[in-house]
Amino acid sequence: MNKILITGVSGQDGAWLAKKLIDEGNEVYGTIRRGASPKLQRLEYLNIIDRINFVTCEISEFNTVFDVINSIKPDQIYNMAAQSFVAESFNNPIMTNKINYTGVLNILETIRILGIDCAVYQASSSEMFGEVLESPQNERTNFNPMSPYGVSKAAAHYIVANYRKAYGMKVCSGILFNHESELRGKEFVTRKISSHMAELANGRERPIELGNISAMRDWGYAPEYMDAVELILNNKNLDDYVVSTNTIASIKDFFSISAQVAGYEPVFEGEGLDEKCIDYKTNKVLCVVNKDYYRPSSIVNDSKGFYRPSDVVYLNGDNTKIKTELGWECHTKYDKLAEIMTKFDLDNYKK
Ligand code: GDR
Repeated sequence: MNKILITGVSGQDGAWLAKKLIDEGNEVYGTIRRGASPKLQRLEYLNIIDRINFVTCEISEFNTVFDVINSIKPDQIYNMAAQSFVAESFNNPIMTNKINYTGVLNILETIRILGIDCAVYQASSSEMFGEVLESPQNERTNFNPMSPYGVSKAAAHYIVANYRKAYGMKVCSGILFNHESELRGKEFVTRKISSHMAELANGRERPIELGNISAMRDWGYAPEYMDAVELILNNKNLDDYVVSTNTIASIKDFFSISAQVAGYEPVFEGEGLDEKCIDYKTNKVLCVVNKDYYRPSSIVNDSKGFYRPSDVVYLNGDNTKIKTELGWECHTKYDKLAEIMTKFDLDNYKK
């Protein structure tokens, strides 16, 4: 049995990971933020609230991080605490950097100063690849981030690698591509689609408003990605790994499957800001484009009505290394994922 600290335990990843580690018999500690009333609904859903030792910690403040780690002296830390909403990082870049970069540096410094034997996993992100320099992206692909979020995650990734080399510390990163589930926040596009689709199927008239629906992502299933995360940290030779499905789809593809699961026959028509999706059978408008959901744009509106956002438009991971070295397999690709999430939200709506 290991003593394990998960920062950001109440988020999607923290919750799935905590469930897995608890079920395996580990003693799990989870950080929650000071002051803010903790959002524990995911832990409640997974039925693990009573099995987590909660500790208050402000990841961006060195003193609280130091006190927490010093009092627990964990064998392992999974750093899942993050300002994880890319769009929000344009509004709050300083806060994003404090949580995403200074946060992990606080953990690394604490372990270095205390000199304890503690392995650390850092949640790195495919957003670091940004405007991609090669495809598919693997562990050797250079970063080219396109958002304050991507920059903060790249900085965190580099400092983790630096502490591994400079001090021989047991630290590693998983570069996770988008991963979703029924526990995903509704601000992210997949859950926004599945939850609003359930409302449409139950009488909502107003179509779903989305931003850049042509963006492509490599979407996997969060619980399977937590299997990968555990393998990465428990590997003898700590290293960095890409975790992805090797399959890409557009927001429109995800939307179409979700709409079909909800009983519609979706057809996209129009271009740019005028593009929309209608149900072939009833002509009901299911989705329209709203420029407010685009990420910040350098060219606001070109002659054809297209937006050119500072958005990552194409991410496609190469998971060869984790498959061959650690034996990880992904089973759920975007189509199955859209089905799982939409069925969950349809059931939820009825309840
Ligand atoms: P992402 O996830 O930025 O990839 O980061 P998100 O679901 O927010 O966006 C994916 C793509 O969809 C486009 N999009 C919209 N996005 C949102 N949120 N809302 C909309 O209405 C909408 N319409 C179109 C976006 O422009 C984007 O191209 C996620 C987060 O989990 C990060 O924390 C993580 O590091 C990366 O995935 C890997």
